[in-house]
Amino acid sequence: MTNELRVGVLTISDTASLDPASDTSGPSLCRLVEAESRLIVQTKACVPDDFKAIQKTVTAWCDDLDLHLVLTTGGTGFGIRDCTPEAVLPLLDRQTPGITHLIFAKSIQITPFAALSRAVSGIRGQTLVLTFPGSPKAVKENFEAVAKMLPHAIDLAR
Ligand code: MTE
Ligand code: CU1
Repeated sequence: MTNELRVGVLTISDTASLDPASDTSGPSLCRLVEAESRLIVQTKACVPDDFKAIQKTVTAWCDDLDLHLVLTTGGTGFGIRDCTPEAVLPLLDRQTPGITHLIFAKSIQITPFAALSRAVSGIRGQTLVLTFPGSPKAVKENFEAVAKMLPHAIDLAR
């Protein structure tokens, strides 16, 4: 069992890529991660809603940095540019529908708008990858839905 769990936080947003100061979801997610006992933010980045840019970063973080956990925020919705699920899905060796379901189940109790996320989750190599929507509120609710079981999930995938 690894003690410290290294996390990557990726903001996926055209707006935030042009003006990094406008990214509030990424910093919120970093604070939530750091507040959990075993989790540390190893790397963070911001990319536009661009299929190739998303794939390049997620692949590098899983394969080269061998992070325990990659969390993305943004690009899961119905917008014409939203392509996070399409970019991440083919990178996954195994999907983790239970985690996706848990996030939706808890989120839908809070707001029916949660149904407007097309989030996916799964494992690439030994890295767990979760895609969250792109608002600080949604990020908090999504993270809190899974926070307590993340260390166990990560240990199992190693
Ligand atoms: N999930 C939770 N838990 N709380 C929320 O407020 N907002 C929803 C949804 N998921 C929300 C949520 C909304 S309004 C949208 S449009 C989608 O996430 C997609 O967000 P994204 O396109 O920024 O990824
Ligand atoms: Cu929305």
